Amino acid sequence: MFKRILIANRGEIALRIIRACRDMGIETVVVYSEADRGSAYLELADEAYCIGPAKGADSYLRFDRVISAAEVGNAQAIHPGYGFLAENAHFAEVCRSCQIEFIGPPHEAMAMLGDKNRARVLAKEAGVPIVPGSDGAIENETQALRVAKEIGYPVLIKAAAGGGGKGMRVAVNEGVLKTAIQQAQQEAQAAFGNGAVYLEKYIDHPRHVEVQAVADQFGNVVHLWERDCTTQRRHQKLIEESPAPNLPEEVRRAICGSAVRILKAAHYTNAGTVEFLVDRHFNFYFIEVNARIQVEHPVTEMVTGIDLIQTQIRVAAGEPLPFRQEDIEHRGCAIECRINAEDPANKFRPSAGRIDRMFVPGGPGVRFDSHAYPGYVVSPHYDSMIGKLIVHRPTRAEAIACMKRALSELRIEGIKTTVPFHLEILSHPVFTEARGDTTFVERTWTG
Ligand code: MV4
Repeated sequence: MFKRILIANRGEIALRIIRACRDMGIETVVVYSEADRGSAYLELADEAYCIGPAKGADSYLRFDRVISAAEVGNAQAIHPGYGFLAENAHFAEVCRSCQIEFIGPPHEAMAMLGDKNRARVLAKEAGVPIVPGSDGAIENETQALRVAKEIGYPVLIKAAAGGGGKGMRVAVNEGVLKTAIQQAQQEAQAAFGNGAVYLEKYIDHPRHVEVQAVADQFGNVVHLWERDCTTQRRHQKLIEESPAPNLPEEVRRAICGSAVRILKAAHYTNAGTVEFLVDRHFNFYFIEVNARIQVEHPVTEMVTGIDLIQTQIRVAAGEPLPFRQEDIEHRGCAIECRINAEDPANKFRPSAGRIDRMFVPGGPGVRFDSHAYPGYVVSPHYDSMIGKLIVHRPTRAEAIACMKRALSELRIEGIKTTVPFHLEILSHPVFTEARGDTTFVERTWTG
């Protein structure tokens, strides 16, 4: 096992990783930017190094600075958390060449799955349903028109190097396809340095179901069941839950099995999430793999009782998975609400500033993963998420009631947060009856 790990991240996930390391008797080295100087969790690490100014590109994204901190701090491994360097295959490769273990999948698997066209081919070969679409990147207009005609309009143009909804464009008919493709290619080139795009049939009003999996270095791949992340706004997830409500058991098992087959085919190791769209007839389609630990991982931890960060560290250190598929339980219902420093009454405008007063909820079934505290200053430089409130109860109805209770206990004064908005969603019949799709929030509230 590693003696010392460097955490190449900030905020709640840095704190979450420090906690897992502490529980395992592993020492931690953290890096921080000038904007995060004074963040209280830094004191929980064994060592902390400032690696540059606030801007991610000048600090958390700098390979040279992160690797230097690992070398100076004597860390044997780097945990990237999510965002920043987490899905950067080149960074994972640099770690390997510096003989530092990257706590994530091998760079080859990451690069392959990062190319959405290659991921689609892999899924298809593994017998997993994919959204009808182009075989590989769009080469020319004639081909695009032919594929679109075959699959039927509307079609969705996606960037091969994209993901998470970035660089997607809908074309409703032949007349707009050509310009939409050109625009998508230009956007993709600017955003990802890769202009390749592909076509998929547009799935109307889908639900978003994703499967948590973990794999060790001995070829064992297991799933830890699914999460429903349908409740989102502008590609930002708001609420995640497990199990996915209103999903027939046989569909659920088919989706989870599909996720395992894809990761086996990719020679994947460590934690990963396989995303699917589910239509109103319960057809499911693979869309992409997230080759990292995700924000919403606690939902799975609560229902399975498995610590995912500890598991990531163990498999990265070369240990076999400590459980088999048939050992993985799923108990009750877990729900997570992302608490963002945003003003829901004002178009979700980021609300940076000092938290003057704060009260954290507790009691049975309540977990709050957050680096915030009274006096903490929310920086405008980063993602606005300041914490995650997670509940675990025997049934979905009890979990919703518990979440409403916990949200009403949670007080964060001095900045605006998404707490009141969560309370509205949790009281809406579309949510309580699990009739929502990915358009629910935007249709019901702001655009
Ligand atoms: C789609 C789709 C409809 N049809 N693909 C958005 C995020 C990215 N991971 C995939 N996304 C979508 N892909 C086809 N062929 C609709 C979405 C989508 C979506 C997916 C999951 C969660 C929320 C979403 C919100 C809008 C669109």
